[in-house]
Amino acid sequence: MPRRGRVKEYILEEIRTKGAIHMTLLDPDRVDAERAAEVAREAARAGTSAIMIGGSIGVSEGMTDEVVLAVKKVTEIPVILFPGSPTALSRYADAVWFISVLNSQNPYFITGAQMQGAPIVKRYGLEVLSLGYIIVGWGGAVSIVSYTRPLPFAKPEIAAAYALAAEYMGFEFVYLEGGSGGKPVPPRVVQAVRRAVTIPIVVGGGVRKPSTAKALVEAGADIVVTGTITEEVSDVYSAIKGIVEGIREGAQARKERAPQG
Ligand code: 1GP
Repeated sequence: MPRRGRVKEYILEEIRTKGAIHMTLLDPDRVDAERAAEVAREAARAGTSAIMIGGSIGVSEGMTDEVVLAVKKVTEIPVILFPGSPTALSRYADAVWFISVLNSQNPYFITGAQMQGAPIVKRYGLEVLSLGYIIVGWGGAVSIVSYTRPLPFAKPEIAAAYALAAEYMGFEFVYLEGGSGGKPVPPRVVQAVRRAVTIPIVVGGGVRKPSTAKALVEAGADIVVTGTITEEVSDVYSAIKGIVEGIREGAQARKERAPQG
C-alpha cells in the first residue's frame, strides 16, 4: 500500500510492471457507503489498481467522506478523489486528481474551481495528481455540467493537440473522457493522442466489455477507468476481472508490436 505522497510513484510503477492498469470509479451520488465497500473489495480482489471516488452531480463532502472511509476499511489500494467540484474533497483520501477541463468553454472549469479547491487540498494534505481532462464524443453529464462542447470522435487530431498542450503545460496525466454511460472513446482517438504525448493516458466512459478495454490499451491507453459497469452487474468480481484481463491482453499485444531493441 503506497503511503500518501507515494500514489503517483505507485501508479507509474503499476503501469511499468503491468503495461497498463485499471481503476474503479465510485460515484457517491449512486452508491452508498456499504455498497461502495462491497464493490471496492471485489474490484481490488479482481486486480483493479486504485479506487476513484467522485461524480458530476449531487456529491457533497460528507457523502465523499463516508464513501472514502468505507472503502479504506476494506482495501489497501489507493483511494483517489475524482472531484466534480471543490466541495467534494475528502481529507481521508490518499490523493486527488487535480482536474482542469481543457476544452470547457467556461473558465470556471479550467482554473476557477481549481483556485477554490487548491487551499482545501493543501489543508487536507492530499497528494496531487495533475490531470488535463479532455471530453470527447457524447460527453455525458460531465460535459453539460462543465460547459464543454465535446470534441467529435471524427477529429482525433484535435484531441491529440489538446493532449500535447496538456503535456506542454505540465500536466502529469491526460484523461480522455467519453462520458459516463456513453460510447467508449474509439481506439483511433487514443492512438492519435498516444503518438502526440509521452505522459500517461487515462481513458474512461462507456467501457463495459473486456474487448473494449483491450482495444483501448492496444491503442495506447495506460489506465482504463470503469464506473457504471459495477452498478449494472451482480457479480462485480467477474466483471472487473474480465476488464482487467482485457487490459492485460491489450498491454501484451502492444508490447509484442513494439519495435524491439
Ligand atoms: C469516468 O466516465 C468514466 O471517466 C466512467 O464511465 O461510468 O461509463 O464506466 P462509465
